[in-house]
Amino acid sequence: MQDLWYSEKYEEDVKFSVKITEHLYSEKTPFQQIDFFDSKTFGRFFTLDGLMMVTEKDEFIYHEMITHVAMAVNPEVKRVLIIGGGDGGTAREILRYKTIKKVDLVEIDERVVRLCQQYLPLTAAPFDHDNRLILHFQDGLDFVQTAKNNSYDLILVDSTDPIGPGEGLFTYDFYHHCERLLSNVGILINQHESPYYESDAYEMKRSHAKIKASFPIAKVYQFHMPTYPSGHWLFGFASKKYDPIKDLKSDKWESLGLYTKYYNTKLHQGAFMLPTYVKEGLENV
Ligand code: AG3
Repeated sequence: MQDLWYSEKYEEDVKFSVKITEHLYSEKTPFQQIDFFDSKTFGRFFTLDGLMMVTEKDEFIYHEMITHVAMAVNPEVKRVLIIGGGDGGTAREILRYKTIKKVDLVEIDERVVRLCQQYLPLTAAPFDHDNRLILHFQDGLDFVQTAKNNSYDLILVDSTDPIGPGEGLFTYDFYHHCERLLSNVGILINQHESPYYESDAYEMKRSHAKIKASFPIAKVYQFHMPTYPSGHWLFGFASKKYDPIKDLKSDKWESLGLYTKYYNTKLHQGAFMLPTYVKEGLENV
């Protein structure tokens, strides 16, 4: 009888564990360690350097929240840049909008894409059949440094934690270039860590301080992500012009008739209403 468990350490004395039915695949690339597992409760899932990235059971929450919030504020978005997101989930959700003309996806590690195509078709399907999607296997910071001014309406930063290959995506230099690349109605959404455990909250604050200094509008919104540390996770919404609540176009978004399992336009507004300790954490930076 095998008794295999995957665990992610949240604090020195706290961890989250899932019983594994099969450890499907493991590879060390020049960038990171990639693993795929099967489990009864969360289905198939994959980790980078031991950190939980995507499970079949709850990926819809993260991928709906990283995409639809911005699209309901500016349904006119046509040119999208995804930084990271090698599993394809963010691309899948954004490509549901017929009005989107082009998506550049910049992933540092080609192996993440290839292995997700093999093991996680739920998120990786758009890589095979949507020719609006262009893959670039390149470092995200290098890509934004050389891209042209005003070349995107929306940037989605679907990164790992700011340790290892994701680190450059949490810098002033990166946010500065995102601002430069965006049109005058452009929106930046970024993976903003969690307010709860100390090391995550530290990164949340660091990242917010830098975005606030780079964009006139910089807000944070929350969602419930069962398989990430504490289950309480955040995205950043930064923009040059649009306020995520005042400029929400509920009727327009609803008229598109997209079915979403987590996102809706009422939740959109609620997601920006943060608990006091989170607001304080973000203000005192
Ligand atoms: N992006 C990773 C979010 C951070 C997870 N952190 C953690 N488990 N400590 C997920 C990629 C989904 N497309």
